[in-house]
Amino acid sequence: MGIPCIFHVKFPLSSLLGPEPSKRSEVYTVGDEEEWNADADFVSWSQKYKFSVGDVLRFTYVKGQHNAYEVTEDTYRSCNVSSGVLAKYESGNDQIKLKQAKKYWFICNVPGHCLGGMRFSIDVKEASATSGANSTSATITPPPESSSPLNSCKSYAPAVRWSMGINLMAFGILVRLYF
Ligand SMILES: [Cu+2]
Repeated sequence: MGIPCIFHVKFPLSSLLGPEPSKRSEVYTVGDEEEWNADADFVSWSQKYKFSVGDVLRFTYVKGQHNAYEVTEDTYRSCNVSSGVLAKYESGNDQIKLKQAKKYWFICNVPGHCLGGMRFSIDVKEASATSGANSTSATITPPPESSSPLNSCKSYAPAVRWSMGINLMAFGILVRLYF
């Protein structure tokens, strides 16, 4: 048989480990289901979420049809990439970790796309700044376990098992003392 039942007791792990160092990082696909393309409204998309340091932006598109440039605010406004390009991503599946608490600006540098609406900015906050809103969802979920050993445990409440054990021990001591 597998592990004794007691190991299946689900502790809220966060209470054992203390406060989480930071919230779990999220991966945001730019444009959600519409992805990174010329038709989606990325200003609306960028306002739907609260981005924190450690989160990841994911640009998905057909390679060669678009790209994703991280740029300065001026370049974001002008769509002129003769200066102000901070990073270029062109793989079609670009994952960009948001490492700093700052404003990020992204554009597509395929001709016409930036002016046509493929651009947005996001304001990335320190992860701790949003911990109040996110701490409740940050408890660690235990990994899924096979159900068969669990089922055999269901009828035993662990607290009952413990107190039974203690009672038996106490009884044993009593027996030794008096007999
Ligand atoms: Cu484009």
